[in-house]
Amino acid sequence: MNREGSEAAFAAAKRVIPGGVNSTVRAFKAVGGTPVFIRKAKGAYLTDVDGNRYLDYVLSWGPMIAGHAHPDVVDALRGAAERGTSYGTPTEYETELAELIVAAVPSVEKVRFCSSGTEATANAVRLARGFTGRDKFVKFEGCYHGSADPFLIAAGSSALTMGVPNSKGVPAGTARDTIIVPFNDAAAVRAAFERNPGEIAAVIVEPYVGNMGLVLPVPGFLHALRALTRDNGALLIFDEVMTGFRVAYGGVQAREGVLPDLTTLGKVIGGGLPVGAFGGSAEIMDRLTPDGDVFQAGTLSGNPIAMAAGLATLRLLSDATYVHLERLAMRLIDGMAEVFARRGVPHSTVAAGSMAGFFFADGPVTDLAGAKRADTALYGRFFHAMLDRGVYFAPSQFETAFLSLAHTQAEIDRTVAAADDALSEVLACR
Ligand code: HOZ
Repeated sequence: MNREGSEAAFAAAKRVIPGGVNSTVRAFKAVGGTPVFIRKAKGAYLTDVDGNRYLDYVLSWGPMIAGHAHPDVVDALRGAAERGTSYGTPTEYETELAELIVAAVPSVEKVRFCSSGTEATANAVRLARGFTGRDKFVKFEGCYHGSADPFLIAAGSSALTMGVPNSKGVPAGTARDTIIVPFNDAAAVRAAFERNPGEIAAVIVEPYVGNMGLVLPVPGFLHALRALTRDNGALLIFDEVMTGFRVAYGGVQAREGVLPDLTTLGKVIGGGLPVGAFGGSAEIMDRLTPDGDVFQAGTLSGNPIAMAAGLATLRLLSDATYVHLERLAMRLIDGMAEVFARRGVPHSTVAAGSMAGFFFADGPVTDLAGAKRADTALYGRFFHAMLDRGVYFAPSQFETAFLSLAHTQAEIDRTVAAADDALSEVLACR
């Protein structure tokens, strides 16, 4: 596959942008080679600057559940843009999207919009601290909650991929207030509460982790978090930036029947535009300024273009969407598992709603230690062999694959066939 255009574009970018990218994972460091520079996308496909097409399982890291450039979303965007792109005032769009979210997400009575998932989680933790009057919070190893300082301790996603889960530049004082425990280890959370009586404001968790690969909670874990936080006067925060409107219309909390105090959202609710949100009970949310004493603000928060894209996207979704997408996701991982087994490659696969994951490690993978046992070198070679066959998976073992309404059964089957071919090539060159 000719990728000379991407190579030239990457060289030009590196001259003026650190590492040539504006978000670390895009640089392909974990898998080697040159990132593909995308010129356009439609449905389930990306087209790069050289004209190569790729079946897309990254979907902008989750937001594009309707597929790229869905006509309803494009129409909504066009209409909104013609009415002006930003006013810095309240709009009716914000109330409309908030109403949809409140109706969908069981624990949310009020919601505040911002511009990214990172902002949403940073604001949610500030609110939890303001509400409880406590400073510390519990975070799980390998969970990723965006790139704000307090979360860059044992972080997942590209921080993990790049080997900087504890980034330089995070003040020691900030790190001291973040208590790290292994995912799926309720006893460790209990111990953290025992060691820090009356000091922990919140436990924040990706209820289905999508940022160390896809890792699901063991039965009872989320219920245990709910009980432990309640018993210790702390808030439970579900970071559903990735899973909200992705694994079910109402997110993990609707699937699992565990209601957090605060929920963070992003990705799908912006339909591919920059959006974040956090919500919870009226009692907690009303502590935000202007009515309360916990500050939040943002010039582009609730931007009308982003709200329009989010509204158009959510209107395409219903409970039935997730039944359909989960069938596709299962077909994908079952097919891949069969290929891996036939070729004698240790593996573990999992799917939930429209999210699918596979590790090159024996499973089940239940925590970061398990995820780190994966053969990342094999993943890198497999990734490139798939890319050469026109299939774009995430350029890191520690991410998740996403399905959209534009993916079809035929495309899943083509992916599985490509995986078989790719793996045989990769194993022959070992
Ligand atoms: N939450 C996204 C996937 N792990 C991050 C994407 C990025 O870092 O660019």
